[in-house]
Amino acid sequence: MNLNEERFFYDLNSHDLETLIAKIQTGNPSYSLEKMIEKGLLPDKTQEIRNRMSQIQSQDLIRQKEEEERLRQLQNNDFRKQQIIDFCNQIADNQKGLEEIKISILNGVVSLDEMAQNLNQTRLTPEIYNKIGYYISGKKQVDFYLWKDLPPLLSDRTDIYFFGQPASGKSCILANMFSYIDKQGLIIENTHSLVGTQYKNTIQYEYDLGYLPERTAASSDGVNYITFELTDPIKPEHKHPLNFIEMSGELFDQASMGGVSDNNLNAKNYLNNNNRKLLFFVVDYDRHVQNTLNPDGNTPQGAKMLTILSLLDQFGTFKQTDGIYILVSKADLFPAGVDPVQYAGDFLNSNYMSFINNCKNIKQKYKSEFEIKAYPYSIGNLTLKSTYVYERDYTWAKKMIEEIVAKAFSNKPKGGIFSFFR
Ligand SMILES: Nc1nc2c(ncn2[C@@H]2O[C@H](COP(=O)(O)OP(=O)(O)OP(=O)(O)O)[C@@H](O)[C@H]2O)c(=O)[nH]1
Ligand SMILES: [Mg+2]
Repeated sequence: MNLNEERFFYDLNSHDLETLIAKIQTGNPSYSLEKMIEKGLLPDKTQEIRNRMSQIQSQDLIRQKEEEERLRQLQNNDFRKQQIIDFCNQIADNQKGLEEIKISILNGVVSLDEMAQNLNQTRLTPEIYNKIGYYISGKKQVDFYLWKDLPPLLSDRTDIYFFGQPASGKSCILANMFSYIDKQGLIIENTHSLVGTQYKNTIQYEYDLGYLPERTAASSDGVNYITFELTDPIKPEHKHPLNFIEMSGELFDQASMGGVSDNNLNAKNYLNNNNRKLLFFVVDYDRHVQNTLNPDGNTPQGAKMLTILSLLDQFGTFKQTDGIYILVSKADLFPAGVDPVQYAGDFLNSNYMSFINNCKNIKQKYKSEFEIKAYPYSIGNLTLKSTYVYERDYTWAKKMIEEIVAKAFSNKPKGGIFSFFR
C-alpha cells in the first residue's frame, strides 16, 4: 500500500459518500468496495454506498435506453420522411390519381401536413399539392337522376343525346362544353330540370378548377337532363332552346346487351318524342388503344354502338334526327404531331367502319338531310393519372357549339315564331 492509499484508508469512515463512490468508480482494485470493507468501512456506510451505486446503475441504464430510442426515432424519422418524399414524387410522376391519393391520406399512410413540410424536397408543385388539398376537403358530389324522377322533356327544343360506354368521356365533354358556353356568356338558364341545372353548374365549376366529374355509380341507372337556351355567338338574337340528355355508360351497356326495358333507354318516351335531335356518339380512343394492347374480352365499343343504332331505329328516333356526331374522345392522347381531325377520321375508318356504314344506311333509309360528322375531342391536358386537368382546351367545345347552333332549332325573339334554323 502506498502512502496515498494509507492516508485514504486511515480515516476511511470520515470520507463523504461521493468521495468513496468516486474512488470505487475509478476501477482501481486498491479502492474497490471489497477492499474498503476489508479496511473497516462501517456497515451503514457500506449499505449507503451499495444503494447509491445501484441507483446510479439503473439511471445509466435508463439513459442508455433513452439514447438508443432517440437513435431509433431518428432513423424512423428519416425513413418516414423518405416515404413521404417518395409518395409526393410518385404523384408528380403521374403515378397516382386524386381518389387514390385521398384514400391514402384518409387511411393515414401520409398526411397533408407531412406532405407540406417536405414539399420543397420533392418534385410535386405547390399548385398540385393545393389541388389535392381542395379535392379532399371540398369537392362536391354530383347526383344523377333515376329515370323515374326525371321531369318530362320540354317540347319545341332540340334534344342532344350523348351515348358512349362507361368512362368514354361523356361527362367530361359536357363539363368542357358548359364551361365554354358559360365563359362566352352564351347561356340562358332554365329551371325546368333543377337537378340537371345543378349538375351542369357543379361539373362546370369543378372543371374550371381542374377536377373531373365523378363516374356515374355502377349500380345506378343514371341519366341527366339539362335544359337551357344557347345564344348564337354570331347572331345573338337567335336563341336555341336545348335539352341535353346524358345517359350513364352503365345504362348504355345495359341497353346494348339486354335491349330496352322500362327502366332504361326509352323509359320516358324521350327518344320518340317530336323534338328534333342531335346524336353524339363518344368513342373512347384511350380504351380502344388499351384494348388493342391488352384485350379484355368485353364487347367492343363498335359492336355496342351498332346495337344502340338499331334500338334508336326501332324507336323511330332517326325520323327526328338532324345530325349524328361521332366524337373520338381523349384526343390529347393521339400520337404527337398528327392532325387531330385527320387522325380521328382515319381512326374511325380503320376501326369503326361498320358503325359508320350503318349510320350512312340509316341516313339513306330515312332519306334524311342530316350530316354524319366525326371530330376528335379533348378537354385539355391531364395529369394525376388523368384525374386533373392542368390545361384546359376549348377547341372542340367551340366547334361543337358551332355545329349545334347551325343545326338546332331556333327560337327567334320577334313575333315569337318557331322556325327550324339550319
Ligand atoms: N386524356 C384524357 N382523358 C379524358 C378526357 N376526357 C375524359 N378523360 C378520362 O376519362 C375518364 C372518364 O370520363 P367521364 O366523362 O367520367 O366518362 P363518362 O362517359 O361520363 O362515364 P360514365 O359516367 O361511366 O358513363 C375521366 O375521369 C378522365 O380520366 C380527355 O379529353 N383526355
Ligand atoms: Mg358520366
